[in-house]
Amino acid sequence: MAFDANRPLGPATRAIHHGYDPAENGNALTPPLHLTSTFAFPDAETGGALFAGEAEGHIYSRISNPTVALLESRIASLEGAEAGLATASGMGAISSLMWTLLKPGDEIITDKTLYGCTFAFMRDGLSRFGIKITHVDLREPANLANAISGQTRIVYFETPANPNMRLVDIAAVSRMAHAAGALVVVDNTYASPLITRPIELGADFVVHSATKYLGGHGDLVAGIVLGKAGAIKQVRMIGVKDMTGSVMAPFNAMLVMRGLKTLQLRMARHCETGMRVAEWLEAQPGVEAVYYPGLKSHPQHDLARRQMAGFGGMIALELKGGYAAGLAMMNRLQMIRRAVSLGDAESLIQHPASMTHSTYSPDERLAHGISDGLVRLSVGLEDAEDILADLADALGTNER
Ligand code: 4LM
Repeated sequence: MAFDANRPLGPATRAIHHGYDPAENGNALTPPLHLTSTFAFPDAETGGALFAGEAEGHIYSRISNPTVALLESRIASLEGAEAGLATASGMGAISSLMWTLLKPGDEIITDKTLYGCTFAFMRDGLSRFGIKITHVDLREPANLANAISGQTRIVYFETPANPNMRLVDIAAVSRMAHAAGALVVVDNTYASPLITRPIELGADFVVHSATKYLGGHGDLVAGIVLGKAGAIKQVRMIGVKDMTGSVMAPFNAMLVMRGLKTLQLRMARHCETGMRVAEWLEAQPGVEAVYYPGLKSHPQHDLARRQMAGFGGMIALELKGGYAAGLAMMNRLQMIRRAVSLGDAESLIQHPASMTHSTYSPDERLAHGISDGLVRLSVGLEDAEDILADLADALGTNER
């Protein structure tokens, strides 16, 4: 098979090569790190033209930077988006996008289940500025049809949702939202673009915590917003430049690019071990329930098979004995780390009700499907046998 430069390159190849030519950079194999805050204008007129938007180029690294721009174009390519805007964190991506799109009087319809700080940003941040937040169970798209109105500016959700692994049908919700004139924003952190590409299914924007699978090594905090080029320019020039200042440092862009080179390999391993661990957990007598989209017992398994190219590395479970049993199990683990965050090489376990979702009140957690007994496991890249052995000891079962 000959190399055909006109054939679209696969995602693993684009994650490594997209947008970079060594010949333009002193033949350096890896892209240079542009550690610079500002850029020298060849003359004052060019500086003025750049500020007026009449010339293309970098002005100041709160707006753009060549190293960060390369990362943005790579992730945009993986997501099938026209453009990307990298930010200092996932929360920076979400807040910069929201402050750009919304005005007082607008409504967001959002799923019941959201990452705890996204939930708090909407409840305590956006709502203080006259934005109405309506939570709807988006597992059933018909619920959206009943709630949506001319006031609805954004429909926002995660799929799979953090922490309970509920799914949302991106194509069905996008059709419904667009018919009512609303924009669709999908947080694709849990799936990664190798498993789900929301923009190809109709979403307008994707946001990520790049801290997780995209970076993949637990050594940085980062985010990104993806969408149409014109819209991303607005988020850059309004949301990040003037409102949040949530800009990604060039060094972090370099680290995320290093992570991207193995994204395809890592996701394949996360999916493989994730499935094995989920099936094993489901067979254990002390386990009450396992929530993993790859299991036939997942109520939305059919949607998962249609919408996801793999089932990922995130598992939620409940033990018989609930909260106390879950905490005792966590405390007995020897290799799996008790830590928030996810998508790292290390397997991580945490208790959403007291950790990532402690921003919800107990009543809110109940109403939003986040039980006190839920334990969340981010399956890492260690040998599956070692993960299972650690879990077996902690659950007090010898069978593997
Ligand atoms: C966690 N999550 O769950 P930054 N969107 C989703 C997330 O899971 C997160 C963010 C956005 C966790 C952090 C401690 C679906 C974060 C926010 O943390 O700001 O990069 O992303 O363990």
